[in-house]
Amino acid sequence: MFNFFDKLKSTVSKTAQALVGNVVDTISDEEEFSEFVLDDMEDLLISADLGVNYASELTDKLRKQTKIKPSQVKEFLQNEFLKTLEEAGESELNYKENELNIYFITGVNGAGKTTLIGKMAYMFKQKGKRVLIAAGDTFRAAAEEQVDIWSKRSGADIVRKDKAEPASVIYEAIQKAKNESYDVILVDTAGRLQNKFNLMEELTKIKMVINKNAQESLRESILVLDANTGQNGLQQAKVFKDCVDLTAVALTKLDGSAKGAIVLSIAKDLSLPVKLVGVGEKMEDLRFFNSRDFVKALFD
Ligand SMILES: Nc1nc2c(ncn2[C@@H]2O[C@H](COP(=O)(O)OP(=O)(O)OP(=O)(O)O)[C@@H](O)[C@H]2O)c(=O)[nH]1
Ligand SMILES: [Mg+2]
Repeated sequence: MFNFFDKLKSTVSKTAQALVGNVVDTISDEEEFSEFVLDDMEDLLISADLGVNYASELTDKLRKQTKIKPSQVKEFLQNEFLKTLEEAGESELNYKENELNIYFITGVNGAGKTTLIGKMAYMFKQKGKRVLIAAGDTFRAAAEEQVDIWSKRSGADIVRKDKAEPASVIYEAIQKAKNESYDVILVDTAGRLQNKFNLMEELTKIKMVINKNAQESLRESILVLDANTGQNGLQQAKVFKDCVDLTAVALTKLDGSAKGAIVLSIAKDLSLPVKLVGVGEKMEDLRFFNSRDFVKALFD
């Protein structure tokens, strides 16, 4: 159920129209890649949220490779997108059997962290794993209650210490997981504190607790990004990458978004692979990302 990009085509249809449909419709009937056509193409790619750097890199390539004709623009983009995604790294979620696997989940408020944790908890429970959620967002009112509901829904256990220091919640979760042989810890974190500096400081503290007590178990440090934030998401990713050594991105709310091109920007500019995709608000609305399927869905 989770391996395959179910309904992927409809999920990315708006992105596909913005990123591929519009470009192909406008460009492919042209005789040659004149400066005028290249400018048009660059503008279309930028307005599809591909990012200025990547858009100009692609048009520069066309400027130099005089053999490619506008009628081949679709094939050209398809190859480039696939290469970019594959160069950003393996899209398979890291997991080690018979070991503790910690997933550290970060992102700005409202990105979909807690929902992702609920979905991941359910996915691992479906596979028969012992799952512990660390309720590390002790800042926002009702955040702990919200993650508690996800733990019950998914059948995962939870460490919750209301309004305690997040680092101490994570510490306790690690001890419990080690003593009771859990397979997975999912670490929920706050998306907003008093200010950005405080948030980064807190995430650094949590990271230190993990490093000190279970460094070998930190399987992924995942940034959750709302697909609708487009290029703004790239800026967010830069800030988090500097602070918590991200290993992967989970893109949420791809259902209905026209800005899924952010997947490509992130791969290009930050060399971070997207590994998980949220395609709805329900527990089962989680997909593993796969570069080939994604590109295929964009172009078919
Ligand atoms: N359509 C859609 N909605 C989603 C998806 N993931 C999360 N949401 C919704 O986005 C909203 C915010 O999700 P949360 O999981 O609470 O976000 P958060 O990052 O934990 O937010 P804070 O705890 O405030 O930092 C909720 O209404 C979710 O139902 C998704 O993949 N698709
Ligand atoms: Mg949350």
